[in-house]
Amino acid sequence: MTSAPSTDAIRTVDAVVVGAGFAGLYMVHKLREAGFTVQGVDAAKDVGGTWYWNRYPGARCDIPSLLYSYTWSDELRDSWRWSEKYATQPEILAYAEHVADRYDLRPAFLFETKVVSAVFNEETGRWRVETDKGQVFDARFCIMGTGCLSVPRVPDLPGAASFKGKAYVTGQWPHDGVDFKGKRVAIIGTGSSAIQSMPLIAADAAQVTVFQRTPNFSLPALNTPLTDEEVAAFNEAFPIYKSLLDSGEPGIPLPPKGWVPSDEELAPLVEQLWNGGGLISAAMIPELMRSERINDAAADFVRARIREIVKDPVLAARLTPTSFPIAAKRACVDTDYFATYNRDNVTLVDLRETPIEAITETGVRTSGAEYPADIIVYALGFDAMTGALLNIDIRGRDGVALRDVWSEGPKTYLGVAIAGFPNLFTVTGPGSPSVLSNMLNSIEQHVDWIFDAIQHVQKTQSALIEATPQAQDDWVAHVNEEADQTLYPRAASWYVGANVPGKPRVFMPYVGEGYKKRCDQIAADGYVGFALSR
Ligand code: NA7
Repeated sequence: MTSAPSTDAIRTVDAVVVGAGFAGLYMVHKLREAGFTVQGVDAAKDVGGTWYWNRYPGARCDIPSLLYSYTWSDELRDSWRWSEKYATQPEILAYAEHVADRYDLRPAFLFETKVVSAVFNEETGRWRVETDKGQVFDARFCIMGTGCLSVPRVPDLPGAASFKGKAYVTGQWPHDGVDFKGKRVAIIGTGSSAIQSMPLIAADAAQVTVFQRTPNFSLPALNTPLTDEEVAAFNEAFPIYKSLLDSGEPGIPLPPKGWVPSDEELAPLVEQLWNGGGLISAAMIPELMRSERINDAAADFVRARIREIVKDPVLAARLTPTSFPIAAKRACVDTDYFATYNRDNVTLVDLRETPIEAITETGVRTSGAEYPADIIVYALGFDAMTGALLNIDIRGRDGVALRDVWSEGPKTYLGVAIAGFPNLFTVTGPGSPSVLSNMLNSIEQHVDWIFDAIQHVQKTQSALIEATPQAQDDWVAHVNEEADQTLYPRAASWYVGANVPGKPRVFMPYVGEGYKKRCDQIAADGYVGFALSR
């Protein structure tokens, strides 16, 4: 416990920004440029957010690098050259570092420091933000750039602590890498992190055993180096891309609205899902998440490819996802995932047939057998979207805790503000498109919107801006209605919190259309649904 700091030790700032990922970096930059005093805080040693932590082999973005980039500065864009269609984690981290260097953002941050509480003071209308190192900030605004996938699930399997070999969590990967040469490796989980890392681990290790609870859909990345011509073509088209984003249109081509393709029309689109590379071709399939017929056609196509690639038909059947619609859990993007199961040194253990009973001193014991391992890789996913916010003791009006307000699931207005928590904003919070969009675009949109809202508070000489309970209730109802019209809720995914025992099952991202236009209209009309007070 740290003793209570003296009043002198409390630093007064206009804003505290939590997180030095892409959200926090841009927010700090924007506020500082406008003359606000800002304190950034991050638990990591340096910038990068999720890309700082997720250093497992094969970690990459699943949105093309050219789109997985900030759009707010031409000179930043001109100063950076992506080398591959889907950048690796080291390259994305280097991009975040490049941004921090170029705009001298590091001095605005306290690193290796966690915010432990943020408490609103009704009398002063300000936030008292405390860190685990005992620093206290008195801030007018509190902006949470805490990330959607920033709290990795650590192993809670019985006996995990008894394992005598080395154990690693994909989301907390060691900085100096892991040497798999000659080792027997157990990989637990078959989400994106496992699917990206497994082929690279198998290329090095003596033996890899993958423990699969639910088979997953994965699409080939078809990753390639980016040519100068591709970069030049993107740069040439950039003004159009940017103006589309600014006007609230998706920056990628989409099928015509209202078009429900016949089976005949669907066939080439579904083929493109596999042959187009990455996730973007999924967006080209109209009604993919609304029509069972269309979703089944896409899923069947991918299932057939798995059967083609995996030589052993029994193994192929085990690897074939059947229990949820394609993309209702985020589809993975891989390089050689299914093909790697044809290697002699790779084994699949189907936990639906033989569940894990315990981690032992020497490996993994299922109800069927004991699997000795030198290394266990836990790829168990994240306490997504709400985990990082709820790890902080956030208290709004009347000392009410966010943990209590959200005990039945997150409630926000637009995913950016919470009723009863004035002057506190969440970048890509639950209830916004966030993880179902290009995160970089969504982060930018939220940061710009929050910045404008703060400017509006200043201009109107208000003290506080806060979502009204009615606007929040209406938004939560709308988020749910939109999700209910889709196939998303049919999967026990992290979108609904199903991967964390005891987490309320609420669909968290916003799947409706026209989100940015709505946010912009709300601002243009004087922040409808928000109360401004002196
Ligand atoms: P995911 O996609 O949440 O995957 C986690 C995996 O771990 C998934 O296969 C889970 O099986 C499995 N899991 C979780 N707990 C257990 C236990 N106790 N026993 C066995 N298997 C378990 O996380 P990722 O990190 O791979 O990817 C997250 C996102 O990062 C991804 O969507 C991209 O957006 C980037 P389940 O499916 O729950 O049966």
